[in-house]
Amino acid sequence: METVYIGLGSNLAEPGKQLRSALSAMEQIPSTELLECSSFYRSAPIGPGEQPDYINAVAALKTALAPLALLEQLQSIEQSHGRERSIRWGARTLDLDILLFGQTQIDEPRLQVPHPRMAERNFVLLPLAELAPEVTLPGADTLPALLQRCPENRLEKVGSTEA
Ligand code: PH2
Ligand code: MG
Ligand code: MG
Repeated sequence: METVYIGLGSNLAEPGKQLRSALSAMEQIPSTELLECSSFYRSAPIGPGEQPDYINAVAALKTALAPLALLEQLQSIEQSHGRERSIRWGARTLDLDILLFGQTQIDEPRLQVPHPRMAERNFVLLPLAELAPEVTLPGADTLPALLQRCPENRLEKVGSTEA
């Protein structure tokens, strides 16, 4: 079993509802246990054009699945939440990203772990720090060190039912 951290994000169609529904769907993934989820955060969108704010969170799972099998499960949850893949970093109903998969490093066309942009995103690092303040990334970067170098982006904690 590996401990895995998943980044959740949505900025369309009632983002808070999307995240709550995604968490119930993740509880149904075979050979996988949903351990906990961080607070929800409202964050300024990073990406092209005018977009609504995002709701972001991070969840911890334990899984016996291989990384690509877990990716397939997560993508099928994205699909069932109306995810359309068109514009890179465009608005989306649901995004589920594998941030960390134990200490495994993966560099395949379909999946890179650790998530290649997580160090630049406070909407990933802060919720992750809530769940796992002591976690180190493969390569030995600690969260406090990453947070110190992370660019500012508007971020506020919101109640998980008001989002
Ligand atoms: N996800 C993106 C692009 N931009 N901006 C915020 N605030 N939150 C996200 O989750 C996010 C983003 C691509 O996945
Ligand atoms: Mg993403
Ligand atoms: Mg994604």
